[in-house]
Amino acid sequence: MSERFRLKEFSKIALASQYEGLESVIRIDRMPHIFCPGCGLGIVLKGLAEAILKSGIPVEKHVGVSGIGCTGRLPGYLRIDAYHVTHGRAIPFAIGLKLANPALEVTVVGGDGDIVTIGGNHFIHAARRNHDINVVIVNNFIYGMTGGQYGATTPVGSLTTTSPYGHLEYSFNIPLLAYASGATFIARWTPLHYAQMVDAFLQMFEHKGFAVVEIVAPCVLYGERNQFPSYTDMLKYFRDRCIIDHEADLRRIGISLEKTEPLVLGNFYKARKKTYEEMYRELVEKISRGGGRE
Ligand SMILES: Cc1ncc(C[n+]2csc(CCOP(=O)(O)OP(=O)(O)O)c2C)c(N)n1
Ligand code: SF4
Repeated sequence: MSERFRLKEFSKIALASQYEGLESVIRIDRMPHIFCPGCGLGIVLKGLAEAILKSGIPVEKHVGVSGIGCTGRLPGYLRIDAYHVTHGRAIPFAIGLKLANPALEVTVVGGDGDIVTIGGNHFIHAARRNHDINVVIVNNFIYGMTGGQYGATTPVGSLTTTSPYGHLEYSFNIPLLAYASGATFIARWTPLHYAQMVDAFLQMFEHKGFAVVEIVAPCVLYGERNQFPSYTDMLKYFRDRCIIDHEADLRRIGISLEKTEPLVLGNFYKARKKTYEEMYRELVEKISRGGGRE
């Protein structure tokens, strides 16, 4: 047995033991996963799997959709039907699935680049229409898979491969963007808040309407350039600044690199408003009963 093969087998067993009890929802056979050692995506994977199991919704009704990127690979490790589509286009694909089969629990999992940078227009219009889908955005502040370029969530002043002298643009505040666009469930956690993250996923599954859960999980590529020697240093830095405030004013929870600024987490907003799917079905029924134009 070659050393490389032995290492692969070893990490397969090590990773499998991390996901013990979740074998019915995690594809252990696909381990080792592609995420860098220590990357928060492994914890998000575990949290989502646990929430799927606890949701009470049959596993075969759960569907995952993702675009391209490290985060985009996540649904492929779940033992559910999963679709891996074009970069930035997971939301419109998910909307099509939900309209065709409203009984499905459709969850998009994507990076900040995928969802609010290249896919930003789809995000705001899906929120505006209150489509009944779930969107998990793993915000690592950059394009991880392609080497750490800046995107729409990169904090001003950050060093990235495409802003070596400091990033000049202000970043999106995802919960505020989601709220202003019309989302009806909005939460933000980090992988260090595992129990709260799983609970937010459960609330997201229960919610009828456009649900957004932002997980702040910085990438090693971002950290190294911004003076965090390891991923855990970065998480500790964020943990020390975290405050939980479910009632936070969303206008004040943008993420900055300033050490004095808190990172505000919570289940910020929940509202019941007719979904696009409900209005669509009502209209189809009305027309089929002979109604229609007044
Ligand atoms: C249309 C298109 N543009 C660009 C790319 C190249 N590309 C692949 S992954 C990626 C960035 C992914 O970043 P993000 O969505 O933030 O996910 P992460 O890797 O950070 O989890 C880019 C730009 C692509 N595949 N398709
Ligand atoms: S490049 Fe970043 S986001 Fe991608 S797996 Fe590595 S640490 Fe995670």
